[in-house]
Amino acid sequence: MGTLLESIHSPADLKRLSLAQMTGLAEEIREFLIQTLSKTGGHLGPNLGVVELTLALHTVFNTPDDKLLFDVSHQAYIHKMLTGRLDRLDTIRQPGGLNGFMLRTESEHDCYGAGHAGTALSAALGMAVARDLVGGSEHVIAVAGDGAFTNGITFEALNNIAVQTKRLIVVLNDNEWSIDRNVGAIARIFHRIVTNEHYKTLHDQAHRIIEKIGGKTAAEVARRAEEAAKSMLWPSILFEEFGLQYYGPVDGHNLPLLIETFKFLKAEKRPVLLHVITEKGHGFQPALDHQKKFHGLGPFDPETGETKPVGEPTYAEVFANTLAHLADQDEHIVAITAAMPSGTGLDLFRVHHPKRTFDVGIAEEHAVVFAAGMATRGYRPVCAIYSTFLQRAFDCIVHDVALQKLPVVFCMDRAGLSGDDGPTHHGLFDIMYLRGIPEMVLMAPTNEDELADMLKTALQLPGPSAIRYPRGVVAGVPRKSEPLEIPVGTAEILQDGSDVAILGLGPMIALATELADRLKLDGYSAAVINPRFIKPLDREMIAAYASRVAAFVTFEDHVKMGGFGSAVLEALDELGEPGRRIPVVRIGWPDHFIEHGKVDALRAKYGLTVEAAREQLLPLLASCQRPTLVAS
Ligand SMILES: Cc1ncc(C[n+]2csc(CCOP(=O)(O)OP(=O)(O)O)c2C)c(N)n1
Repeated sequence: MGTLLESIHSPADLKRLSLAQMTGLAEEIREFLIQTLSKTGGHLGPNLGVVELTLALHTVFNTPDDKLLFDVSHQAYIHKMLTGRLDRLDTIRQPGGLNGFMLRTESEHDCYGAGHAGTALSAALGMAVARDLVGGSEHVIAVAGDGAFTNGITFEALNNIAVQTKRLIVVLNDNEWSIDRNVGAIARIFHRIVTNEHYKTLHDQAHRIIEKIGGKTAAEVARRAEEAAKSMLWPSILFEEFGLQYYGPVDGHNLPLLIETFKFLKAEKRPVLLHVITEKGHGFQPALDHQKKFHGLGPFDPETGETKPVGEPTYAEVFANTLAHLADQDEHIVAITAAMPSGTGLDLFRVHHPKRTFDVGIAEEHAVVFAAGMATRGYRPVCAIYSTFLQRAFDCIVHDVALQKLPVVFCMDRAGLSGDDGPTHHGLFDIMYLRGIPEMVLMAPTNEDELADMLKTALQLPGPSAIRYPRGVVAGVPRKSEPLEIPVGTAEILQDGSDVAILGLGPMIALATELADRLKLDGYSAAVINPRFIKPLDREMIAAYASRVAAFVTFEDHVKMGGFGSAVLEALDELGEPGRRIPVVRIGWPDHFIEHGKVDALRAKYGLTVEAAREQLLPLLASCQRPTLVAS
């Protein structure tokens, strides 16, 4: 670690540095980031892009009094380094270590937590209005990427800002990338500005002026940038019509220019938007050459940027290849992603069916309603959206898809604990929010072959359906050459048994099998069941086992409350006579937010294990009388 960086324990230390020292510090930060993240993994590209921007912000503003927000906040590593967390950066995303995003509980400098896109402007406006109400003087600054400007909430905030406050600074960090290349009209407009000759001239001028005279004149440059931008028409049309004074675009790697510009903007008595042009991965060639990969990745070689090959395919890949295959046979199948073509695998689908692939930007609600619209015209839309991000679109699923009885398929990748990303990204609520929707068919495959069958099944249904499957590599089972339809609402009995019925949802089937083996040693006969459908639940199967076994066990990678085990309880309740209920040991996540960490360790900590299930079950089996429930 370089000596300058070691001397920074808080933003106050940064403020003592000369400009030349700060430029050296930027280099040290980059080197430190590359070396550290090469071991831990993380969002390298976005953070390399905001080194100068974050240094300038912490030089001019005073957190925690001033409120600094980052949209998504995957690009807040430098902020963490400058606010007393440098010595723990090597723990980022590691069990017990720093979170990969801003977290209100992690530091007083993290005034707002995030992980999902599009929230920074709204939250910042809330803080600015709260300040105005009590007559406070602090500054509120929201940093949001160009990707965030494809999001509806960002525009809902823009629609409100000027009406609600006179003092708010929005920084548009424009690097032309979301995770993949940014899409849509907004991206095209930003691109036009960046490639405009005026900007290039100003950029060169700024460099010359800063070099010759020093910082003060930069304010003048910022003013001239504003004029130039006006001549490009668009910013004055858009941001200024929204009531924000537009400044920029400015070079986001020119530290003195940024510092001077922020000093100037600090004195503004109206909401402003500073358009900053940055390069994702700045200073590290492998990240510049592979923008997508370096958005976020695991450990890599700090010299070459190489990562270890994964081996088995992922669920996302199997999903996308199966969908491409099914789309070969049915021209009505279309695929929709909300800014996640590589994460969901749809970039593989796009190779086969470019005209039937739609990336709508970070716009989950729009993605779902857009799918509904296509479905009304006879298409079979498949929305590939991570479980955690589909939360955004709940009402659209209810109001626009289910209520209208439209056959949209939701493919929810990253269903279950996401691990390193933590609570903002765990997909632990989708059963709870989809189960209660009338018309919905909800499935979870135990392996990749079943995922293909479920996709085929979903695409034959007359109404909405959803499939939840986990992050990462597949189970590695043999695959059929053609997927087969599964009769809706039927479970699969993998092993019969007479003492206990163990239901393992999705990949949790492995724990169900293990528990059955363990119970055999204890002298009990256990049935192992792959439920396949969370909704409709196989009630015949439940009723049959309810009349024979002493207890049920359910395993799910989901919160217990409102989850699969709850569905089994409800079914038993509806089947049984009051007061003669059969015990159900529900194994799932408890009723609080689960921190980031390794999946196995967190499962052990929170009792999602065979041993925990067995401990709860054995006393029940020992004391239970066999029930005599019959289906009503
Ligand atoms: C609601 C939501 N959908 C999708 C994502 C996944 N995601 C994380 S970062 C990102 C791209 C953000 O792009 P931008 O705001 O331009 O930031 P950059 O990484 O380019 O700095 C996306 C799509 C998310 N975090 N939240």
